[in-house]
Amino acid sequence: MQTWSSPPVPRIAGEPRPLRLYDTSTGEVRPTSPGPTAGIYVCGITPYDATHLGHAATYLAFDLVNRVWRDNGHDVHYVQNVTDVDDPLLERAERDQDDWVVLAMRETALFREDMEALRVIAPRQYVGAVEAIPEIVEAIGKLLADGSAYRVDDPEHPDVYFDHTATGRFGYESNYDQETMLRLFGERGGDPDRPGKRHPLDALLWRTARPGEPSWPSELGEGRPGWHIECSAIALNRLGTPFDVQGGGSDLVFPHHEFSAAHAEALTGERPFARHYVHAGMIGLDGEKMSKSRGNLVFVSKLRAERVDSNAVRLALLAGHYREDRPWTDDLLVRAQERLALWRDAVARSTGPAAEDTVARLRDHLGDDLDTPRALAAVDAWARDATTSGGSDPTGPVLLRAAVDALLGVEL
Ligand code: 5CA
Ligand code: ZN
Repeated sequence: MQTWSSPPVPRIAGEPRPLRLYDTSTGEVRPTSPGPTAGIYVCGITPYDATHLGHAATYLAFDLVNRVWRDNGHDVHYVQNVTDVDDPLLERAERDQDDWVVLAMRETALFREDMEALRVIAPRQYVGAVEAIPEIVEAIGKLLADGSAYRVDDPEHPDVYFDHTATGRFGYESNYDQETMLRLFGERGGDPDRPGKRHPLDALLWRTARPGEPSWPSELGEGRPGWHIECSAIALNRLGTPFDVQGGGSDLVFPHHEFSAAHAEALTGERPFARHYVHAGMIGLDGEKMSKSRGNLVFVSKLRAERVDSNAVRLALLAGHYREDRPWTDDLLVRAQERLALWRDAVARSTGPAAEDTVARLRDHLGDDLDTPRALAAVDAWARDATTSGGSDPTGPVLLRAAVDALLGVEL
């Protein structure tokens, strides 16, 4: 799929800091340890509605991962998918009497514009589920052949399911107990009560064709792919395993990332799928998680239409720590606009305080599990200094502006 245009990323002077990130599977902040090329897969949108600030916050968190790795001289191989065929998309198209293909194309196009406006560095490969069907079919064929997958005993709809015990280590990514897994599986797209499965937790790999639903001919029979295998196959075939970071929002910890990992590990016989499983907290509105199904949304595109500076939106979302569930409020945006104005005022001066120490602190804080509240506070301190006491260093404002651009993606 066509991706979007990346903003330029300036190189900055001084010592980069390696990136440490919280890994859900081990429950620790651990160093990332990429080779010359760092591999990252971030779960993309299901394009049935516009990008809201929850999505944006998650993609901004991983954009910082990308930026810190680049600062460390790594080439970053970033892969993202688009779930352009799945139940929620088909249901919305049906509800609105829309063509599901047109709906997906429209919302994906809007997402690209939103990401570009927010100055998110584009993935190197942006891959739709539909275009990946041949590789997904091949993966499912292998899982069936080695006994990791099976067909349900249903002559009319012999759908293919994954035996969740196939790898012998199911549950290591989320660390949830069976009861929690079963509850979340039911709440997040799973079908624990489907008759004919060997176990309620087994996940759908291939759904045989149903009247009125899109389907594709394949050696598995006419049908369409399940959700988790899409991300397994797309990541595996482009990044190989293990890759450095599997990312998404915390609503993907289970079942999605647990199954994506289990499918891929059953396919390769190797573990782990990813070295770090990294999850962003949920952005809420009015006390609830912002979600398409609840409809309590603030769209990035609406803020753009109101001519809100996207750099302020970035700063508002980065003001909280990426792992915290946190609310979006009008006040958050107002404070971000004030911050942006202060920073712009400070870097617009021909001289200012020396910025080397501030840039070092910025790097330290970002390297420490993307501690943006502290990183932003360090820039605040420099900017307050610049606008109150001034300073005589002509390189200060230039260096600070470049660092804020390269590391935080904010254009001053
Ligand atoms: N297509 C799948 C992933 S393969 C999917 O979850 N799509 S989505 O459109 O529902 O979400 C896209 C990304 O935004 C996911 O990483 C999801 O975890 C994240 N996300 C969704 N809602 C929020 C929210 N309220 N706050 C933060 N992140 C969110
Ligand atoms: Zn995914």
